[in-house]
Amino acid sequence: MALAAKIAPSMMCADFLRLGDDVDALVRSGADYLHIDVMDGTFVQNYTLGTDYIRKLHAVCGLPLDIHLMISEPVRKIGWFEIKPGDLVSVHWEADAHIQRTVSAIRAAGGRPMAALNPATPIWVLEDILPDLDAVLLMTVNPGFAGQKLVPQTLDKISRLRRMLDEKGYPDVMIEVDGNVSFENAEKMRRAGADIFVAGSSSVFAKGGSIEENTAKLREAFSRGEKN
Ligand code: S6P
Ligand code: MG
Repeated sequence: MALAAKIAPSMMCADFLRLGDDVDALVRSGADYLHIDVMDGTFVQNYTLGTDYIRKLHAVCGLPLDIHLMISEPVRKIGWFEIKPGDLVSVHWEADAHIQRTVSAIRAAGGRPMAALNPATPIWVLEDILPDLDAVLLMTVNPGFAGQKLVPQTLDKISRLRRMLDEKGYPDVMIEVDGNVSFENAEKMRRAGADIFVAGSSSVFAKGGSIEENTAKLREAFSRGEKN
């Protein structure tokens, strides 16, 4: 039985000059988490949201955050971030030689740990830390930027990960997908077994619809994916 589909709007795609309005609309439309991309200019070729932004969102909004750390040496930096109970926090396997220690530090700080994998990283690298994870984040584009095109082979990777989790006895470990989660791709991703959907410029923040309209359209895509 699939877990309920959850939406995590990508806040790097929000309107920074009307952030309060966007947050209100996301809450009204039933977002499950707010996805915060933290980029350090080293692990990925971009800088984005950080510690103050996270503190501020916690202060104004009751939704749990989904903090996606695209940073080098995450184990040294976990303490910099305000982590509240219920927040998801992901670290990249590629950025961390000691990821088991880092996910333990996230758990100790009250967060729900996740490991993130780039499109080129095979799923089996996570086999021995599955007991420590609440979810796995599969990048469906190469990390660094919004507005990219899906790396097509990542669709099959979702199915293979779902199978691996079920076969190894971790049916409650969720799969999050991040990158070009369009209305069309969301249906295929849901069918493949994804549970949490990072919704950026391809869906919730797509031009031509309001946040509320786009969210409703995304939920329809999940329903189609659940039907067959
Ligand atoms: C990319 C980042 C993502 C993007 C998201 C944007 O490195 O981790 O969370 O913000 O993928 O969505 P879209 O629909 O523009 O790809
Ligand atoms: Mg992200």
